[in-house]
Amino acid sequence: MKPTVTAFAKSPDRGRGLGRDMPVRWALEEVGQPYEVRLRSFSELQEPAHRAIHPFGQIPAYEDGGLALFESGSIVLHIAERNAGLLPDDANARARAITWMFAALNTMEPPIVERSMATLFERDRPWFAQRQAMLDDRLHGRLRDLATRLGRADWLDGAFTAGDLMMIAVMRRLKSSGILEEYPNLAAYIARGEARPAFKRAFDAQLADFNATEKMQ
Ligand code: GTB
Repeated sequence: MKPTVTAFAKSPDRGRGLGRDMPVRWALEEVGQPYEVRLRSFSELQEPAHRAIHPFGQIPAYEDGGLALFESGSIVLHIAERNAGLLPDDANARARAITWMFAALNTMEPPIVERSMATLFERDRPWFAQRQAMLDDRLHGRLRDLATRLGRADWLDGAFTAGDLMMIAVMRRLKSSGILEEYPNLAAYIARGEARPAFKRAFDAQLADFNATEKMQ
């Protein structure tokens, strides 16, 4: 039986692949695992049937046989651990790849999300400019460090791993901000990830889901 990924019926990003179902779809494509998608409206996410598999009423959720998971990082790690292709065989290299997954979600994502939330929801507040300067500083610090570590390498630690997949998925949220122009090696890193055939298949699938829902309304 194929695993099922739960995603937005109508993603607020209008098919730009910024929802957290995207890294899950991408991981499944990288390992060659076919999957089903269950599309949910925002109100369906609050229903008991969805809450039973996702306690926070969000996407993505993942079901495979008797196993139900939530949290994109945990789902990608599960896929990477059970299939070849996303984690190195060498135990130390594997631990480093998992470390980069945590770095993507715990160190890079918070300042990225906090800045984009402030831009979306706090723009009209009197203290917005001051807060944004602080959020910008924090984000640029992280981006500088990541750019320094990546240097001229293609991927963060040798071959492409789930660590790169998660890092690129998180960093894509900055694409429309213009910020990445200041970090050409990070922009090239994201472009390399997006050029992978598995990324393209995942991206096209979520865009097709969005377009199909749009057409129905
Ligand atoms: N930590 C969780 C994970 O990684 O799985 C976070 C999951 C999460 O934030 N899910 C969001 C959600 O379900 C969608 S992806 N929100 C609905 C709700 O909370 O009711 C976050 C997201 C949403 C929209 C955009 N966008 O429009 O650009 C980008 C990212």
